[in-house]
Amino acid sequence: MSTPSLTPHTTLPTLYHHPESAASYKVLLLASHLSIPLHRVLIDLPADQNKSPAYLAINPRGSIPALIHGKHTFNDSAAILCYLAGSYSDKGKWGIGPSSYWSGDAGEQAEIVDWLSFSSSWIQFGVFTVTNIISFGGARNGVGTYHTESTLEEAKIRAYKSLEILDKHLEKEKWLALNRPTIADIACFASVACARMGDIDYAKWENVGRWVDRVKGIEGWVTSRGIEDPMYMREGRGPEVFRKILEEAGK
Ligand SMILES: N[C@@H](CCC(=O)N[C@@H](CS)C(=O)NCC(=O)O)C(=O)O
Repeated sequence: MSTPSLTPHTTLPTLYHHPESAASYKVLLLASHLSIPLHRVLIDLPADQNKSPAYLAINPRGSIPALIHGKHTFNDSAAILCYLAGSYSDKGKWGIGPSSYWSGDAGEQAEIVDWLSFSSSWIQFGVFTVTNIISFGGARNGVGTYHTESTLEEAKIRAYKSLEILDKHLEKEKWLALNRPTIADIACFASVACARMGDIDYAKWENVGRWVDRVKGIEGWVTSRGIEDPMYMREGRGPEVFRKILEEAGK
């Protein structure tokens, strides 16, 4: 088995990711909406490659995704989304951003960041953590598989509360910020849309259900396995899925 190099591409943004990671999915979604060419490097999360010395030299937090482009290294999906949505145009042209998924106005940027922050706190330690404990056997929110019963209980409370907050906001708004699809929607969508992997039916919050469908309808939207097949881990299809991912990445 060969180990592909973690060396970044000389010109393209290099994304260190795993396709079944919700935080990586956010970046893949944006790249697809804006037709951004990425050099993708698979990090074998099930084999804990995210904790290997070679990867920790790139991202000392040991989480994915990370992105390297020129002189920049970003270790969090929120920073990656801001950078890509701000640097590329809607047609995937480098250097003539911001795209419509971001803004050049500081007040509008802050409206978007408000939701990025909600995603990194409420959603990450709510819906995302429940999903991971139930489907992947651990919190995997930066602490690997470690969790206790109270981690799950607290995550459920946060999950329901954050869906309520989203639902209330979406009663009057079609999108989370600026009356148009932005990285605010992408950041919150990824884990919410996969919530059935944690036995949370987001569509019970009707405005959330309609918003998820709206996001799915944006040009260039791509799906993820957790959305289409929320039982794939619990029904034993995980090993086969992960084997194919490694094969496709030439590992
Ligand atoms: N705030 C980070 C969270 C990233 C994160 O939690 N990534 C998960 C995969 S989706 C991870 O790398 N977990 C590894 C672990 O817990 O050891 C971001 O949005 O990039």
